[in-house]
Amino acid sequence: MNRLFASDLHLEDPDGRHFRAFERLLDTTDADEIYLLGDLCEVWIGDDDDGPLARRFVAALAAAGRHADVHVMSGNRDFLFGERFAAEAGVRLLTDPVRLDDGLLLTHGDAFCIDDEAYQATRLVLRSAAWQADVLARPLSERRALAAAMREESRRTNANKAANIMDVSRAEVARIMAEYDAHTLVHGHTHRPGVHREAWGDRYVLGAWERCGWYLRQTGGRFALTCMPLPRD
Ligand SMILES: [Mn+2]
Repeated sequence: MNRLFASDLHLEDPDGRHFRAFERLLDTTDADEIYLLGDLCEVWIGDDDDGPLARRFVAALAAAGRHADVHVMSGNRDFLFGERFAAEAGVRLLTDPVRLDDGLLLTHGDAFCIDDEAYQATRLVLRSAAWQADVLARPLSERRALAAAMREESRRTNANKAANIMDVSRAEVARIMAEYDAHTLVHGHTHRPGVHREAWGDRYVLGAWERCGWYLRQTGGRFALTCMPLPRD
């Protein structure tokens, strides 16, 4: 078993160093299973997006699919990944959370941040089939404008929140791990990379791609969290 996990790339510019690092990682990894756990793109306005980022993102995944099984989970930015995207990119969409055979639970992580009640209320709306159908029925230009407005709103509200409220609730994590009978958790979202030894098992937190690119490798029962240098601009 040879797996690669990453999340929170927040890709915006297909010519930028983060995108090039992402392409290179997919291209050179010897993992046979790749799990991308959300917030891969800063925004995903629909599978019909004809912009350069969306098209090159799909192409990069399709290329990786020639040497690995690629699995994609939505985050709270790219929650509109759909079946057309999955087919074009040659990836399998994952539900959140999802349990793998060896007791490993994967999640983006935002569902565990239950102390942020305002966020959870918004999340329910954005993840509802009705809201998503309404948005996807609008023209691309309108969706781009809506996404920009939502990002600005998110920046403004998060700036006024206590930092601990935006982390996962350890009690909620323990509850879900017991519910799924899982002993290892991999998640992102919080931008607090690290390894935590908990009473129920190990929690690996993927980091956001900022000054370096975080990923987790699993080889058999061994895990290694790494932040790789990015190419120069
Ligand atoms: Mn997130």
